[in-house]
Amino acid sequence: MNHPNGDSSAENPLGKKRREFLAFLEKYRNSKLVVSSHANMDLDALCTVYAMKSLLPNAVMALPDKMEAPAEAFAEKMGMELVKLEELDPAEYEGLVLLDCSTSVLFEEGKKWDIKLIVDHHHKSENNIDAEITIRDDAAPSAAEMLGELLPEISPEVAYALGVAIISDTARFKNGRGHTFEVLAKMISISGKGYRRMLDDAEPEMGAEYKIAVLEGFRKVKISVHGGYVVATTVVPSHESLISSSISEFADVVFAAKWKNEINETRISSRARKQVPVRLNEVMKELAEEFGGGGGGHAKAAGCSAKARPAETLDKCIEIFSRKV
Ligand SMILES: [Mn+2]
Repeated sequence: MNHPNGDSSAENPLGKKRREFLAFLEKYRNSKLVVSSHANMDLDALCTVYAMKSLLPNAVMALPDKMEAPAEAFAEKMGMELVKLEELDPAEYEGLVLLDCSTSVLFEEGKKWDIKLIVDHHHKSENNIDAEITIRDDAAPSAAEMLGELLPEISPEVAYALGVAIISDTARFKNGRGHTFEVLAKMISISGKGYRRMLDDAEPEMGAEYKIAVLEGFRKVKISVHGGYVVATTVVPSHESLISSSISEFADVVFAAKWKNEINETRISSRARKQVPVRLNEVMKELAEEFGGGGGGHAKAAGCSAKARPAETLDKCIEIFSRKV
């Protein structure tokens, strides 16, 4: 990596991150901490929480709300025990460690907790959560890849979990980089298990409920073309993230909307194929500004909440996208 200030003596960025991570461990290794991640935990969230907990003997792993199906299946298989975050009293803990997340949009409980450490690979958003130490690498395709390098010791179980998360969070290397393979190779070697077994846990066969939800999402798709890109929108009752990523196997851009009645807002999950030049996290950010919600994520996978009905929100998604393309 180049140093923009031209300082050739500057330490390499990984060295600095590792030093910060070790400083955190030095100070808090035996503290009573809570380790948690973003809403609707995926495998990257779950496995980084598990990896972090392996270094903190007095910490508990906490679930912010629910887990995606592959994460739930893996947690059960590995015997990972997570408590519900809402049932924990912040006064009884020294603080919280947050992984794979640094936005209050996906971690609403954030305000209640004293956050000691964040390790995240998402871009810094408007709704950034502050922590005593933040280790961010928005070029890393998964938080698991970051932990694979930061952890001073990695057990075979933790290596296995991090390998599964790397495969899953890169969408089987679609969002990977050369370095991803180096870290994965190391995890495979430490785990003593093969790639094939990791792949089975990273991409488990979906249950019928999920297959039906995805196919229903396809059935309701509205198609339009903007700047030569095929854009699909759909309104679904649940599983918007899975539906969005499934439809993006075909459409260039997808906006899947879900109405959340309890809080009167629409949740958007968006995906783009790699040739699409518009950054979806920027589309989501504008959308959030327009409708008073929070938005962010990655260029090819982003999300947003909006204080408007799904139809109106999706019209705005298209309007912003077509303006930018
Ligand atoms: Mn992640």
